[in-house]
Amino acid sequence: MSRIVTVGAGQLGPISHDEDRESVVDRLIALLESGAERNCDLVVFPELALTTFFPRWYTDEVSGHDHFFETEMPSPVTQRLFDAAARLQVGFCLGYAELTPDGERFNSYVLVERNGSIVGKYRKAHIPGHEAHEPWRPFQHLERRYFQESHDGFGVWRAFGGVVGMALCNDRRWPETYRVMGLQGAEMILIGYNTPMHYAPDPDQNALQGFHNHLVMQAGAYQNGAWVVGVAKGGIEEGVESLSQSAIIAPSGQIVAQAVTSGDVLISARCDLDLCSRYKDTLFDFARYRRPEVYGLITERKGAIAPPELP
Ligand code: CDT
Repeated sequence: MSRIVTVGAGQLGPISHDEDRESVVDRLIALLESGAERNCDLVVFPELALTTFFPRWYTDEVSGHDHFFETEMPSPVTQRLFDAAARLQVGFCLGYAELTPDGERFNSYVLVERNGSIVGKYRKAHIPGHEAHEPWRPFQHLERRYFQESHDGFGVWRAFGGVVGMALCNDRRWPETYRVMGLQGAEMILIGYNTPMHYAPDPDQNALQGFHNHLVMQAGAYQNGAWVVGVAKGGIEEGVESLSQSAIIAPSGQIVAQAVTSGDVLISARCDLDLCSRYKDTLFDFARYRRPEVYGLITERKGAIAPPELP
């Protein structure tokens, strides 16, 4: 069996508040068809790829945005995407807002194989932003109001001839995300994101959004000997500009493909999963070189505690 996975990053441009799911699914299918033309095995879509990024608006009731959530996957509307995958023999990874039968709300990612069957689902672990309305901001980032933190952790799945993991947006900034998957042998990590260019708590970071995006994903790839596929919903959506610059990153940490525009676009790369062992079996031979016995604080302690001040 081939160890080459031809992967596409199906970057999306803005989705307006009023764009319906049918229209978005049409756009996703067009990207999947572009993937088929380039012999992709898999097309990775962004976080919350079916709707506008609704946490930018406050509603008095948490349920005020429930119409942006999916109660089933596939649903009658998204079934067309699953059917297209099976028809084209191209798998996909899709971000969406999930409302469970118990009323829990998760920021989720589903991985679908080339026959249209679901391989696995990931629910976002690191939920950024704030819970309460903060009118001083030019726009809100209320993910912590509308999504729960998942306790499922970072699983990996055997799919596409390798070991595949998933993460969403803010997860990519945390080294633990990649390492937990790396410790399960992840060879390809799929990450969708919506990253506003303006960071209200510290606008000096605005100009660094692109740098930080690639910095963390390139480091995560290299330090775990894995391919990383980072996929944006970018451009100016409802007046808020978000980062594009989707990228496919090799286990060496090098970017092998990058989006240079901010609308709907597919970038692709032939990814040799056997390249992973060049890093996993040498510099990052975990079994030989890691020292978990001196890393205890990583799981024991949440916030940083500095030593007491000197007298
Ligand atoms: N969607 C998402 O997780 N975005 C965050 C923005 C952080 S600023 C509140 C990110 O890390 O890109």
